[in-house]
Amino acid sequence: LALSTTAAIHAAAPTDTMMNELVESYDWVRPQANFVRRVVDIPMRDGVKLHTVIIFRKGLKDAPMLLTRTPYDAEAATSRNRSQDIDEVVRYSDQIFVDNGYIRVFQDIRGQHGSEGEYVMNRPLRGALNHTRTDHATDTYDTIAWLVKHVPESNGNVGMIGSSYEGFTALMGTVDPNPALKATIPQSPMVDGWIGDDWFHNGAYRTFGFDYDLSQTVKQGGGAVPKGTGDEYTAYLNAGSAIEYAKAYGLLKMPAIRKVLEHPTYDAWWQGQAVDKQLAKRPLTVPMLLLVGEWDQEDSYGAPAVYQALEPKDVNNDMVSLAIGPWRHSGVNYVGRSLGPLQFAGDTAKQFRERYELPFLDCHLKTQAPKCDTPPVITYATGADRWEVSQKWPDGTYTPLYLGAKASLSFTKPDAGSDSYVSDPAKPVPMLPRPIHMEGNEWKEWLVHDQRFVDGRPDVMTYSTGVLSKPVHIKGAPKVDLHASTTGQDSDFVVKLIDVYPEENSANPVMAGYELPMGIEIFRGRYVHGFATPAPLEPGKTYAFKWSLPNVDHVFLPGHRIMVQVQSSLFPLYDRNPQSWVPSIMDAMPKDYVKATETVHYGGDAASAVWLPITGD
Ligand code: PG9
Repeated sequence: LALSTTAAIHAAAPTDTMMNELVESYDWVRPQANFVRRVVDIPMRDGVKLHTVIIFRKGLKDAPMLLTRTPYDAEAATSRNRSQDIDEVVRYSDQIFVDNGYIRVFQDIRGQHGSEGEYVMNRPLRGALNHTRTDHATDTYDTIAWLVKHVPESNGNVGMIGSSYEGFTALMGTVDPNPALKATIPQSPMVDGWIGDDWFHNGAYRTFGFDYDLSQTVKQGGGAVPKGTGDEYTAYLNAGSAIEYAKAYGLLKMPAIRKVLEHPTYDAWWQGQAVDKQLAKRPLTVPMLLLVGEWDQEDSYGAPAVYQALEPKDVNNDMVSLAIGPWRHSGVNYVGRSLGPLQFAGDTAKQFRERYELPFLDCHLKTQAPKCDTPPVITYATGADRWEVSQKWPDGTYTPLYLGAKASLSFTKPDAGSDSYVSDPAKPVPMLPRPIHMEGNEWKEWLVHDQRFVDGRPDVMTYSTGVLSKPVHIKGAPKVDLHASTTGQDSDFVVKLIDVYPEENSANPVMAGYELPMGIEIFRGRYVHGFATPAPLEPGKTYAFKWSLPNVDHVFLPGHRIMVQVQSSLFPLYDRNPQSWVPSIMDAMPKDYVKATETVHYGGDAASAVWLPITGD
């Protein structure tokens, strides 16, 4: 009997296509589920339908809706496990919302996963860069209009939340917003892909974009670059240049990659899609809680930039708030007890969701809403391990910490002098000890990696204070003012601000002498006269290169030292600067990559310094 039953099953076995259809249509939500899950395709003004999942606890009434517009699969975001318990089904970070009376809505953006239409990476607003009738602002508007009409359990109020790409869409929803949009939480939003978010930083190209872009071509079957398990340092070096690497892996077929490589300069294409610039032109009508991780390896620039752009419009200091937590990119949505070897005071991500995100949404969206009291600035002071609030940001007085002779770093201006090193594009300074893989935890935690692995290299200049006798507390983005010259015609400069832990630590030996980066940032020398006007550097001439490190709230504790490292490459995350003049580094040939001697000047008229936003607290 058993055999014949098996035979019967085989005889009726569906084909692969039938199987897919069956799986698609199998309703895994059973009657005993403690939630309702509705799947709808919402029509936009041009007829394109966007795939949307609405999920909430059974029995909800008069409830606010919390929307995320995502390129990362709305179905997956609402079926983490195929459980009948909503806390298991939604993303981990959404438990707090579904447990506190929210209707959670996820929508696939155009061209991604279940949605119709064409996918455009960071689709710009309608206008010079987008000639269609739609953009993320109109799609959000239309979606909210539909939701308010068709979700009877809702109270008609909508909030948005999301990190990174989803933070970008949470911001775009505030452009000419639907009046039902009452609040938004853009977490590490991608705002300006050239100045400091995913694709470039201050003009230096970030190769991380290759894997990311490919992963976004889901409908074309994209995934990660098929580069195997070897050292990415070797792979990129052997390729010769970023563009040769892209060619070798067939990446130039990807429109998003081609576009980015075609625009190496901060031209109208980049400027026109910078979200902070777009928002600055419009009235501020939607309350916003922006946030970013202190060690955000992807989008450290966006949230503080939007905060700065909108603050002048926030006359009562109650519409826009900025938060900085001790997290990696999107770390706020996971468990925030640690990052690499760093341990914090409890689960800082959970604390933030409970103390700030939920109350912020409740007061703007709930029917009988409590009064809003979200502080203007909420930061976690790393080093001291405590949450702090501020009325403004930055919240310190900029004070120069000068580079000087004999590897010194001091609040007193030193005598004039200089240090030189040879930057050899054939031996770029690695971002991490090799072998390097820019994925998984290695990528997520690379910004907190101990910098001792490079501080003895002859092409890494290291400057340090003595042991601190009292704390130095900084709140803001440290500013680099580097006076440097090169024998080449172009050069990158990388500055790292580092907290050096005491040499002895028997309680936690991993941290003994640890060189913890509190900010690593690059500047491509050709942009010294302006991001839109690259020009060759004059060999031997001293220039003042100025840029900012990421925003932090950090206390350098007594017993620690403050260190600054200067180098001219950070490989393979940043493509190498050939150091000879080529109009576009994307077209550099092997012969263009030449050694150069870089000179860091200090004291006198060329007093290199990192300006720290020091607070008296
Ligand atoms: N940092 C990613 C990204 C955002 C927007 C555009 C491109 C990449 C992300 O994590 O979503």
